[in-house]
Amino acid sequence: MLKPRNTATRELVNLDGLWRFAVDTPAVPEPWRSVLHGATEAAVPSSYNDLFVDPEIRDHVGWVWYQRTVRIPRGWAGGRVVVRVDAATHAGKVYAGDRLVAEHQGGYTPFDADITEHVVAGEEFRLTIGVSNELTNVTIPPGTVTMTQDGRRSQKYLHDFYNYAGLARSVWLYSVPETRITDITVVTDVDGATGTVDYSVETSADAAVHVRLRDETGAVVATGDGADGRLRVENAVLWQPGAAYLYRLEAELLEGDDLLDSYPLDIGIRTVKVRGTEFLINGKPFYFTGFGKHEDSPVRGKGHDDAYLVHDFQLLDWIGANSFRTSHYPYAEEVLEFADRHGIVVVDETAAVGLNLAVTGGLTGVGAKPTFSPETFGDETQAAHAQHIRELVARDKNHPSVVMWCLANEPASHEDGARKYFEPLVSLARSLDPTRPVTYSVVMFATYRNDKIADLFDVLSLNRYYGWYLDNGDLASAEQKLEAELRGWAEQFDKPLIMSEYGADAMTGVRSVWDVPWTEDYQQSFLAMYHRVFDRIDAVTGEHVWNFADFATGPGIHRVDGNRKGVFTRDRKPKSAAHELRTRWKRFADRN
Ligand code: BDP
Repeated sequence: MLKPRNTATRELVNLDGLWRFAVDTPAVPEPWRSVLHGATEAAVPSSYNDLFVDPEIRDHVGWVWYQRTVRIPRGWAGGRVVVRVDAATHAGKVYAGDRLVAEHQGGYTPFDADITEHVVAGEEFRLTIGVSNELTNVTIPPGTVTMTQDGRRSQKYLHDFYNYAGLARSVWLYSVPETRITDITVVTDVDGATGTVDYSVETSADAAVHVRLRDETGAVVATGDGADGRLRVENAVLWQPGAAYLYRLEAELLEGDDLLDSYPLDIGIRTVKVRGTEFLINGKPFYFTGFGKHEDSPVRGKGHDDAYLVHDFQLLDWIGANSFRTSHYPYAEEVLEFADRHGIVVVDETAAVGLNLAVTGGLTGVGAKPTFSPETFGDETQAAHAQHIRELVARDKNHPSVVMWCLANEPASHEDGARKYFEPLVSLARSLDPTRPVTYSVVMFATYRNDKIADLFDVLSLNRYYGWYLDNGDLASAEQKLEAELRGWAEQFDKPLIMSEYGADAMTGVRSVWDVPWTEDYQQSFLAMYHRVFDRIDAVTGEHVWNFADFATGPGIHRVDGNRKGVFTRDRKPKSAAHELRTRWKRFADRN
């Protein structure tokens, strides 16, 4: 799935800005058929929820409608005309005038609507996009819609972040030639001082393919002919964590001397491998320092924002983080491109969060119903999960920053049924991308004793909250239990262990000389305790603190205007713990 770009043969118009916006109502059954009735305006990209003061919009369950008028540029006769929706959370429908031109399920991967037959170059058309925020037991992530006593529909879900919805990423209008490049896949390797780039170009029809690889100065360092091939780069400059280097692969489709299509792709030459308990990037052991993040900011919700993007990466650099996990869904492509350009390592996570009915069962690890069963999460959920993995790999496979796929966050991997559910998904991910390791984030009820799927994965990513959800306020007990558990995993599996979540809520300005939960001091001591333990266990190959910044959640008695486990506040001010991490991770910089 190629990102829309301006090239010598393709044009691109950004459709961001203010769109007409209305919540679906039975009074207007087919709102796309005319100018949206009773519409207000909403910003794109942005989640719509926090834009408005009206709780009926914020808490609406079901479809909302976005609409605007779009003019097709005059010169676009001849090729195909496409609308790209980067994200419609969690389901989208696109109408060109009165016609339904695309439908898509899944809120964090892009989709296209080919509108060629429904528009005329030089003329305007009415573009309407419906977006639904509903989650069910067959969506990824899952949820349930219930009825309140007074007859309102209410969305319940099993994940700990607010169910923001809408057009949170850009919408584009673009043109592509009739005979075109439809996909490019690149796999790189290193052979001594030589970098190899295996490329494969898919096209909509037979035509000659020519590729050219340029270095950062623009000099051509390799060329190739044919839809598949291997390019060799002598004295290749590798893409390294903290030292990004990108080559540009220019793919061209030719008929004789005529250029039919061209598409440039920035790639990094690097290798990723797991060897025993080591995670190797370019053959060197890599230790992950960083965070689980969220796409979350005031007003915009999950709306992509280049200013927050730049600032968040500045803070990652300031604190000495070399990586992050896209908890708990794929992030905007702009984020991955930025990571590619700035040498930040990414663990790319699916939106499969909440496949765990035990979480609703308190700290027992036992839910009222089994998580994986035909009436809870069964074949249809698994099929939606598989489709999501296909779309994620299709979108992100060429990013050098992405070093691993995380197939789920905290599934009930200790329950019967987990293996039957996950085995085919792990095989699928491996067949789609044999080059990257796969992992999942392990919930605290799933231990090295009872977990049923750990052996299927390359890396074990553990989410642990000793000292917070267990032994709250007692760091001495927490330290013993954490160490015992990590040693258990390390003895049982010869695999890298990453602590993919550990963290404590802290309210800025709440202080204590004792171990008092919710203070900044406790958050700091909590992290320091984990670090002591990590440093005693060789198999630990990374630490991702939960969370980079405070973030919005649904209401809950353990949430104070959201989750406060951020090392930065929601407006990105450091808490005391930030300094603890900065001191530690700056020291680590030499290790990688
Ligand atoms: C973990 C979840 C994460 C939560 C975190 C917490 O993976 O999404 O926000 O706990 O409770 O279980 O803070």
